[in-house]
Amino acid sequence: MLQLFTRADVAALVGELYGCAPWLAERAWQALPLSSPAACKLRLAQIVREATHEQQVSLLLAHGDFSASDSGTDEAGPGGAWRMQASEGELRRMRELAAEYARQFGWPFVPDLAGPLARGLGAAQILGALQRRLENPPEMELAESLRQLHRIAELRLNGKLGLRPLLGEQVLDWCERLARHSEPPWREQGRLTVTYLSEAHRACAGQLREWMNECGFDEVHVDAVGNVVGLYHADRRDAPRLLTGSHYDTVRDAGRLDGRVGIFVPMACVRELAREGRRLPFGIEVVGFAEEEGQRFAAAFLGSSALIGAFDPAWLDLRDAQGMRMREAMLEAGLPADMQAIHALRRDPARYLGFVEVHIEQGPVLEALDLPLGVVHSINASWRALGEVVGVASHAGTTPMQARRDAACAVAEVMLLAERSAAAEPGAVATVGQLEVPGGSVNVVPGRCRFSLDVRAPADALRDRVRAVVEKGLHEVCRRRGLRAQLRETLREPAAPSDAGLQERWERAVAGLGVEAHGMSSGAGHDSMKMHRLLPQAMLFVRGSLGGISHNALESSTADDLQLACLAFQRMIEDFCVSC
Ligand code: HGY
Ligand code: MN
Ligand code: MN
Repeated sequence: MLQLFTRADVAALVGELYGCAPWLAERAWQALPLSSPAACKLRLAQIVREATHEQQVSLLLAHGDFSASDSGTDEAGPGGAWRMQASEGELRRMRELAAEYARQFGWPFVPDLAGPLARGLGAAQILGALQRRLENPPEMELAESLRQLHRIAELRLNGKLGLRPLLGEQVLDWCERLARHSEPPWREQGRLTVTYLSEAHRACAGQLREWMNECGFDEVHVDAVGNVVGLYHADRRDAPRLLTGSHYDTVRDAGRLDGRVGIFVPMACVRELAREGRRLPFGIEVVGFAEEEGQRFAAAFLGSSALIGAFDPAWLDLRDAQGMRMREAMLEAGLPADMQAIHALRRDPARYLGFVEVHIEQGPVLEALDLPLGVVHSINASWRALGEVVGVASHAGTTPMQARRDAACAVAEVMLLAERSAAAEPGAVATVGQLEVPGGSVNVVPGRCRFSLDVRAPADALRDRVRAVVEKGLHEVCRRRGLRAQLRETLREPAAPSDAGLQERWERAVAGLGVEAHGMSSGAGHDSMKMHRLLPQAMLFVRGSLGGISHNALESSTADDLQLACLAFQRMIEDFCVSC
């Protein structure tokens, strides 16, 4: 534990973590007591955030130039590994870019050289980060530099106190290893795509099943829609259960944590219970939901829809891009493709205490506040549709501009309308994520244009206001241009407010770690918004790195933050034990 009794103790600690900064030491002294290492890290980061620009830059200048050959900034152990394996060319390139960086920003490039697992980054990864961050505007790069400094301080504090985020490391290791199952061509590029019932998806199900058994779950099975379900029994057979989990499918070219963290955090906690031979007054049922992202078929949340008895039979006849029906894909994967079996998956709400989900935030809020965890108050309402505009394909060279019936230009107008109308409404977002001129040619005016629409907002009425403007705009644009349009709704989910009781349990769990329990809404959709229709639900968010980037291969978090998520999950379980 931290022995901080005198100003000198605090000054010495700050000196070890951040270098000589009397102003920081003095404010840290005034912030005592610091109830835990997490509280210490958080408070120091907040003091730095509240400091002046000059004080912040002075910390970075004190840190020094990592690329210099005699740099003292290599973190002992893993943080210095890169230097041994860097080529002469990489070292030279690093020094060139580091000098350019210092000229551009006025402070040295400060990287966490140890990485999310504190096992050391490779020279190529450091170079990649340096090149990426050179593109940042100054104020954004200052914030990123300070976050790197806090991460270095965190690793130094861990080293000083002999702390190892073992549960967080386990979660990250499982995420890395599960990511080996990916679909071509992403697999060959070391990138991640796992869509519903693909070969990679089935390999993931098998892997999750194996790991759940290794963790000590009493029952593990793959259900009729491909959910992987692990049950850890209570201390008596008729006890209620806590339901938890998240999805293991991904978007195309995905990050490795989205969904999967919400399966692995509970698994790591069940493994600890099993190792202790401990039984609780309730069971823990962990679900790896088979499908949440809606990538292969024009329907999403298939796994959680089955658990709430809302699996639409029409989905079985949806076709993927190759024309395969969902029912055929299910049969090929050894699933029954039978609605009776699927209906049987519906959970009896009377048997459950509720549904909790741990998920990466997938946004910038927690990182901007230097907070490792957040408690979700509500999940935004969302609406999705697939559209097609039909005009007339014609010769790009001979069709006068005023005689064209250009389907792509019409969709372009609608995209900008969607962007404008969402930007005009607080908290609303609108996205055209897919856009295609089927069979298009460089010298043909597009006769067809297909597109997707995704509209979300904190409240249903706000979502519907934006949706109505976009739909009306689409038909107005097509009327004016002499085109036809069709729009097929593929998803409509209401906003899902968290259950107050479950939310408070998460808040107590996070506060018990010495960390502020920041309440926030979720712009992303989650299995919780489906489970919301059957059970009380609440979510815990984990900070993402790099602005919380997600649905992107850069998606990441640290073993330390995931450790705190595991500790919060354990505390939430204890909280239930007290009231069970
Ligand atoms: O799109 C979403 O919000 C989620 O990642 N499926
Ligand atoms: Mn996602
Ligand atoms: Mn997700």
